[in-house]
Amino acid sequence: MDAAYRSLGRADGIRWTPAGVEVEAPPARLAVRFLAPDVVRVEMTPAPEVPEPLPFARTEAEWERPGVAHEERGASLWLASDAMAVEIQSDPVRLVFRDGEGRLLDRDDPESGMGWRYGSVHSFREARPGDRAYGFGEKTGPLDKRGQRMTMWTTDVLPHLPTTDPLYQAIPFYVIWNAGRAHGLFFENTHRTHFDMDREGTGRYHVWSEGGRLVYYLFAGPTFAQVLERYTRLTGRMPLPPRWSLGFQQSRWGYVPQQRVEELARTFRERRIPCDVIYLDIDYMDGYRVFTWDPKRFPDPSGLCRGLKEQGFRVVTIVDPGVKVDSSYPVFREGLEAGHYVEDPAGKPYMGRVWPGEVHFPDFLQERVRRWWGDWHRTLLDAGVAGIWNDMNEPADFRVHDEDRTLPEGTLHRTDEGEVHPHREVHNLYALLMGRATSEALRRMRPQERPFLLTRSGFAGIQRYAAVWTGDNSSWWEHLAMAIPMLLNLGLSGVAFVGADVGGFRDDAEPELYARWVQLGAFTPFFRAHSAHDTRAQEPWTFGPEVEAIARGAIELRYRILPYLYTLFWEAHRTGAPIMRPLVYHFPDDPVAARVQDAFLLGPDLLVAPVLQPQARERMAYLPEGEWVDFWTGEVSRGPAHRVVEAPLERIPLFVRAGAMLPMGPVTQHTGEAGWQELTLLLYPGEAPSHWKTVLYEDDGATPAHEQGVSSRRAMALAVRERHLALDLADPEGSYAPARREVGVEVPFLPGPPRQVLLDGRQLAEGSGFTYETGRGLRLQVPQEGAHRLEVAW
Ligand code: MIG
Repeated sequence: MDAAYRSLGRADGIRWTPAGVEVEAPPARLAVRFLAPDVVRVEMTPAPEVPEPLPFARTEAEWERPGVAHEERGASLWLASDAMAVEIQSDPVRLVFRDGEGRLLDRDDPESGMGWRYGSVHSFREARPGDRAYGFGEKTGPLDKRGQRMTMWTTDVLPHLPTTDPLYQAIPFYVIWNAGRAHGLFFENTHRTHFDMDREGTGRYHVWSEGGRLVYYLFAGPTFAQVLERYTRLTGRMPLPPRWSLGFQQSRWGYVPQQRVEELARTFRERRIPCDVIYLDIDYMDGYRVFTWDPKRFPDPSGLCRGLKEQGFRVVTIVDPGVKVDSSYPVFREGLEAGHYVEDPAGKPYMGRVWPGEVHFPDFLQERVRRWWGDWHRTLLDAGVAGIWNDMNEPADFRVHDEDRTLPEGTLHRTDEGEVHPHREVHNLYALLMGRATSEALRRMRPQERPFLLTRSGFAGIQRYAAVWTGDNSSWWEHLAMAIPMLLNLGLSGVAFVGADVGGFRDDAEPELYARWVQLGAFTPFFRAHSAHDTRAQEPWTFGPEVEAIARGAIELRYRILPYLYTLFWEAHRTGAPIMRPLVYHFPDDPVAARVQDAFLLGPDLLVAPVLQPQARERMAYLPEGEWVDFWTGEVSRGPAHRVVEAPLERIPLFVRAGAMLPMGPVTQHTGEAGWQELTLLLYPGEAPSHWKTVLYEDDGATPAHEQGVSSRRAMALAVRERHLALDLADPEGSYAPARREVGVEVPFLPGPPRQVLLDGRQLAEGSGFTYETGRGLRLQVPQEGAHRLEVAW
């Protein structure tokens, strides 16, 4: 740093506070405080007049009050809980964090520490050998961001190259993994914020924001799950989405007119390709005026939505923030009269340019504007629209031709109290606030339905309001591969409901690429195919019969795993755990797992190793410690090991953790069809002794009743020893009763014919009690109600 940089100097007075301390180091002040035993908040104010961060990323989280001891020891102050200790060295002021056992977690760079330079605030931190850095929201490039430099500034950008940065999301949060342990840091600053993760290899990280105070939270870990649990306690968690939003979704820029949409829906059903949602992109609107319908292309929106719903489809419509300047357009007029728009420095509504031509941008910083905007969704909901898709919400502005393509930084926002904030401070929050307006409105207008919102842009906390897709990728093999680290890092940034456009948005997908993409997409939390207006058609049947059959198979498999997937959504909702996880998440002590970015875990039990190269018919897959059962062949492999796996075009390499019980549903054409009356537990005993536990979560999939406990949680355990397995199904807990009398149990790869099958101690007979066929394994039914024990010997 140059001479203008000033780091914190000598402590010149301290004050102990509840669970923390305040240190004067004129002109600066430092406050360190434990929020929980494993969460510390640090705030450095370069000068008294520098304002606090805008608070919208955070929730009103409740923390368990930590017991914190404090003392002065030599030239240092110490604060300690039973999980973490902070040493505050006093001359110059530098922080050192240790875990409960005294191991170093994280520390200031001794030389530069924390400081400021003109209006910016800086944190220099020690980068340790062996550190890997994950998270950072939505970034291209490798999974491990050590050595990268990244900026947080929501931006509409294309194409996505390995060096393209920033993208649409700004999530100033990361997780450091080192020697099996993880800890996290969240920098609460809405200004443009930069992360230099030791790019020069000099052993230090540098995080700086172009305004505001330096505020960060350190989460001690030591597991990824604990870091995410804490980070999402602070920034909130995903509400459970409606079950239909876990189905396959079809989109394209340009599904017009209405008859074409109806025909699309019919084609899915005729061809027996499951699908739940059809998206309408910007052309459904009348001249790109938000909250309108093009009367010629969509003469009967209600009829459209109703007709589709009868066939089990939901409609999701795009909503962009720019309001067309047009005095005959009520949305525009209302906004203008009420003063709802972002203003230029002269106090006039700022004029930007997006799809509708000249536009004003609603100022979502204000609650009254959020409400007004939210209420306008009535026009869409009344027509029967089921969910909303927010785009261009960085916000994108074509009028500005610099690389940011957004509002000038000096454009003005206001709070409800009339306080003025420049765009440079609010920019990163724009989509978060728009998402809040939308999701709150959906709840308000349809209290008995769970809202669904998809967003392109967002900030830390966006998971509270929306699912995230990764924007304008291209139909390139490179982007198929990139989707994995991108989605994994989003998941490690608190955003579990994520996906990339299947098939690629820009450019033409070739049949083989589409086949591999739909196979991968079936295992991503958000599963939507989308393409731009000027590409070749990308519906599953446009690639010829072979690829159509492959796509059908992949999508059918998606529908079969929904009970497993839905339970993972529930876990994400409760704990903030990602749904799609890097191998290191479950195998933290495995340094090979820590660098795998061409495969991932879907929950704890499925390892997905997609084919990412053209013409490949096999690939190398890394299997971490334990036994892994090939989903297709039943072959058991023992990790840690690299394996070459067969991958004919119709098959995605897929492994089940030995000992797992996978709850599977039937193939249905949409999620509303079956309600999972049919549920089958697939057991994968493997070869070695094992013991594994899991929970199956179910509810009505549609309403917020689960918040009142109307759900069913069923614990199950599988114990395997030599030629014997025992499955214990607990009595389901909770007041939701799934509509079924029996649960299927299958052991698809039982190594030999069963010698004995006991249900609750009673012997079952082949034929009447169970069936067994080589190649299909053992099958039987057990009652849904009550606790049951199944034992099989072979
Ligand atoms: O400037 O609405 O990322 O999914 O199809 C392009 C048209 C605007 C960008 C979105 C894309 C969408 C497209 N939009």
